[in-house]
Amino acid sequence: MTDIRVIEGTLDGGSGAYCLVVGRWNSFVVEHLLEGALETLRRHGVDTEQITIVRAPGAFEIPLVCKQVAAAGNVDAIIALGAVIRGGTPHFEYVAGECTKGISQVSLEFGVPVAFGVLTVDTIEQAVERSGTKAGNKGSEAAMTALEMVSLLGKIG
Ligand code: INI
Repeated sequence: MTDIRVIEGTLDGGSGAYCLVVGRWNSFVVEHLLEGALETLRRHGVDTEQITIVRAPGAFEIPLVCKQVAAAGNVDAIIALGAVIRGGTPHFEYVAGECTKGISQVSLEFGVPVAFGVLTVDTIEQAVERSGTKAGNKGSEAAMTALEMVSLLGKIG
């Protein structure tokens, strides 16, 4: 076991550049995701000059914005933040589905990690719980994932 080479990322953010793509919908929760993500990046050594925030209209637009950011080639990771809250119609399914699928496509197409910090929840209460109250902060968790992925991809080479 000790002879096996294990490659894994750390959370040292000293060298990376990060872009946060943030949906404007449901800002009462999304701004808390943003705060959590920024605090996590800074706590792990990312300088503010290495962080860019780009505002997208809604979760549906987040993938295209991420794509443009990835194509510009200036960042090591993207952190997508938003909240899709189920209403009484199938609209939720389309917006949440396209956002999730699109983010994954961008990441694979450009080889840039895109951390998924978009809440897809049934109720406002669930959104509040996941944006800094009793179920943690998904923005902060997404930032941790971005830090780890930048480190990991750097080591894989
Ligand atoms: N966008 C969100 O980010 N969250 C939502 O909950 C939401 N709902 O419920 O409709 C939402 N819709 C807007 C969508 O993302 C697009 O901006 C819009 O359809 C224009 O393309």
